[in-house]
Amino acid sequence: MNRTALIFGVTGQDGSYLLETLLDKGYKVAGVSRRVSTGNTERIYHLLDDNNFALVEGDITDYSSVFRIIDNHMPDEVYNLAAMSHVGTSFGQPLLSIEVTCKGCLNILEVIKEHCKTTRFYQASSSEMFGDSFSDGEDGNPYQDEDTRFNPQSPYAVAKLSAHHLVALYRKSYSLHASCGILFNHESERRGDRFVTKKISTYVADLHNYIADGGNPESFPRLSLGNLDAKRDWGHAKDYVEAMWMMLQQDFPDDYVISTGETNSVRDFLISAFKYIGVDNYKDFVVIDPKFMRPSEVPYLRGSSAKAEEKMGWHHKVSFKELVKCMVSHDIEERASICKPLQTIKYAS
Ligand code: NAP
Ligand code: F7E
Repeated sequence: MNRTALIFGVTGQDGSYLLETLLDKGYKVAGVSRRVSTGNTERIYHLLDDNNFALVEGDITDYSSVFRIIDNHMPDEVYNLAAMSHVGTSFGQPLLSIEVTCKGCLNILEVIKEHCKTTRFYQASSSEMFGDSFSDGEDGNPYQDEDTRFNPQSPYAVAKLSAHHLVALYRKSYSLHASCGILFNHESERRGDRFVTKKISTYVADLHNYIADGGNPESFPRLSLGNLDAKRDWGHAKDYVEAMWMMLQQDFPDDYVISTGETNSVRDFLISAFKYIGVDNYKDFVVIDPKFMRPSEVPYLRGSSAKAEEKMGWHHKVSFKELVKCMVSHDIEERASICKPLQTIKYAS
């Protein structure tokens, strides 16, 4: 018989890749989508008619809807990817961040504890929980792994850490098969357009297409960014959803860091993306706007996934250079049909 899975956050970047992965593995999948005034199913549009997939309406902050959905489907596995996932936005909407990202997780844990204790649970924890903390590497390069101290630097990170602790508590107290993936930044062609990598790749793609159409680069609008010195460990989302599934196939629940082990700055990403379209000096096109600076920043992330490699045999496949290339080349093609220059992004985060 097909195994069944339920994904909260199926309409997001990771949800869409996880849905593809689980359908490929022969699962029957239900995915939760919240009601919004415009469409939010763009990333999963190609799967909406799949006979093994059901899209159900619900909101993770509403206990009654979480209960109803789990009770209707009685899934073997539940993946919680739903969150207010933008760190910058969490400073302006801290209460919502806690409500969705922490309380939402607790709603699911409570339903599983009370009604289906054998259901396996995956929680999307985050490298943001480390904040400005790191362990000293033998090679002189700092890193973060499962033993590194947490020191969250944003309402988002505090919400994720609270959920992370709740999962550990429910795992121990009620013997649930509940695991957390402490995932470092992962991006893709489907990344939300206000994350820094996607801001850069769409801008560079539009610039490329503008120049290819005979436009004068000096007339092209500038790209406004914040802190270019922040360092992140960037991987590809497709590799990372495989790790989520692997965690729920283990005999025992546990927490795992999922990362590439390589760190690059936002400036490095800019340089690589501009180089891909043959532009040597990104500085001619980028302006620093203080409104994209955060009240508190995470300066350095580089994960060690030794535990995931050893215990689950997980490895990332896509390198930083390949990631930049695939995001920019995808955007060049997708945005070629858009005949207007990039709209200035007006959000202050
Ligand atoms: P994403 O693209 O922003 O997707 C977030 C998902 O959560 C969307 O489907 C969104 O629905 C849904 N959601 C938001 N509020 C909800 C609510 N009240 N009820 C139900 N669903 C709600 O994020 P992602 O990049 O795929 O990340 C997936 C998860 O991993 C998130 O929890 C994120 O915090 C975490 N994470 C991400 C990274 C990363 O680098 N990508 C790293 C570590 C951890 P709509 O489509 O309607 O907005
Ligand atoms: O910022 C800097 C910004 O918003 C990366 C989420 O998926 O990964 C993600 O969180 C860095 C930060 O991702 C702009 O200050 C500069 O240092 O792309 P981001 P994030 O904050 O690392 C973690 C692991 C998650 O869990 C989150 O859900 O880039 N930066 N200029 C900028 N960032 C943005 N967004 N926009 C800028 O203009």
